[in-house]
Amino acid sequence: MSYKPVDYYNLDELLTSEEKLVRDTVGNFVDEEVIPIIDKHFMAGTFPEELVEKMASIGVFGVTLPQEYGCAGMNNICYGLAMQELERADSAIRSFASVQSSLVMYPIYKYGSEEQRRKWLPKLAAGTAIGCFGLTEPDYGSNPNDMITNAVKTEGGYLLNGAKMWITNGSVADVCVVWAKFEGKVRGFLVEKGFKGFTAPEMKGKHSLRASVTSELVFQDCEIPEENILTIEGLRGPLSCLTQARYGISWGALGAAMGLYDSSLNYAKSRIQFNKPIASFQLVQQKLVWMLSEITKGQLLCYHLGKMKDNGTMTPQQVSMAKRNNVSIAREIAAVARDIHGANGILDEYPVMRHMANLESVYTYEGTHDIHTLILGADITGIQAFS
Ligand code: TGC
Ligand code: FAD
Repeated sequence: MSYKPVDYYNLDELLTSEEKLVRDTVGNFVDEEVIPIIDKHFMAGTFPEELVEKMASIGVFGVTLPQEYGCAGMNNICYGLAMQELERADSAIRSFASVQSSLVMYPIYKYGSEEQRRKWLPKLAAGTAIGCFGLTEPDYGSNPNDMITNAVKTEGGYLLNGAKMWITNGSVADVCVVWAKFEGKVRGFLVEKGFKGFTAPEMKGKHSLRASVTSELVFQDCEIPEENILTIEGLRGPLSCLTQARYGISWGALGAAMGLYDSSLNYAKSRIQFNKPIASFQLVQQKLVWMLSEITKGQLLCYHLGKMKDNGTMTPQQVSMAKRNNVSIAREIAAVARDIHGANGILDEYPVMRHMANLESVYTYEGTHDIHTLILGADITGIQAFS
């Protein structure tokens, strides 16, 4: 059966046939292959590895990067719609694609040598190699500029020491984009699986993003060859990658919100109390209307953001507004959806608590909600309030 998106404002009218095709292809894949298995993985705390090559086959890794590297070469609306559909199933699946595409393929494409591009991009696009992005450290989350992981020059390359924490895909990655201080400046290094002095223990005990692998990255005199350094210098290197990923998360959060809204609407129409469907009560209708209104506003925000990204006028601060708004409304929608589902809302039969728990991570990663508030506050007042 073909998937019907939440589309109260006929956004379909604005989409090209290619954009609709991407949304429907990823949407159908999600309905047929991801939703039926995701709860089992969430409960077990495992990532569904079997989906990686299938995701690659529908082009969700490096959506906007050039075809000459095995990527789809499509526009940013296509990228956004793909992230929306993946997160309609589970934030972990969108996270996997965000990290692979925006945080690994993007910096290799943008700041890597031609040799690095040819070595990694086709494999990452095909899902035969997995990547991760190491910026956060145990003591430096919102303030990555103070990181202590550092590199020193050796005869044939660099020696890396330090540790990263909370790294999505860390222990399953073939290549890690690791940010470290070198001669006082933030630099990016490609650390490959099996490099001497590198280990990546998986972090356990998460109540959120349980279907995602999260790891530490530990470097003890880790030897990096000369050619594995990226060209970019300074914090703008990793932050420019975050702009790409935050853009995708803005769309993705709407996907989670749509999953929650769909489940709530269906439940409200079928659940009978006081001899009527609960959807017939004004208070329940008000909740559904609020959910749909917030989703629709978020869709319009994303659509125009995507247009600006495609024509090169989008600012990182505009991305902050979309990430901040859409994740926050998705998180609030999760709480209202749980309420509408009554006691059933806590069961794994419905996607509600899974999305609710996942959105707690999404609210914090890629810049916390409050960090995005401060980014926007600095932009509109001209006064930085970070410290
Ligand atoms: P600040 O002085 O503001 O900026 C330093 C340089 O960077 C430039 N810049 C950006 N460039 C591109 N995109 C952006 N979003 C940028 N933001 C800033 C800026 O122009 C400047 O350039 P230049 O050339 O003048 O040097 O830096 P700051 O140290 O004051 O920090 C600002 C702050 C707090 C906003 C920043 O550190 C920040 O965003 N912190 C949040 C950290 C964060 O988001 N970490 C995410 C880790 S990765 C992750 O969570 C992955 S989850 C993956 C998943 O599973 O989906
Ligand atoms: P902190 O920075 O300690 O913040 C704690 C609280 O203090 C927050 O409410 C924050 O808003 C507030 N705060 C901090 N500074 C200020 C301020 N100046 N003013 C006001 N309030 C402030 N990182 C990676 O590098 N790669 C990954 O792949 C990755 N994947 C992740 C996956 C998961 C599941 C999670 C949960 C995190 C992941 N992260 C990753 C880390 C994530 O980016 C950080 O958790 C995030 O940047 C926040 O850092 P922190 O947790 O250290 O919180």
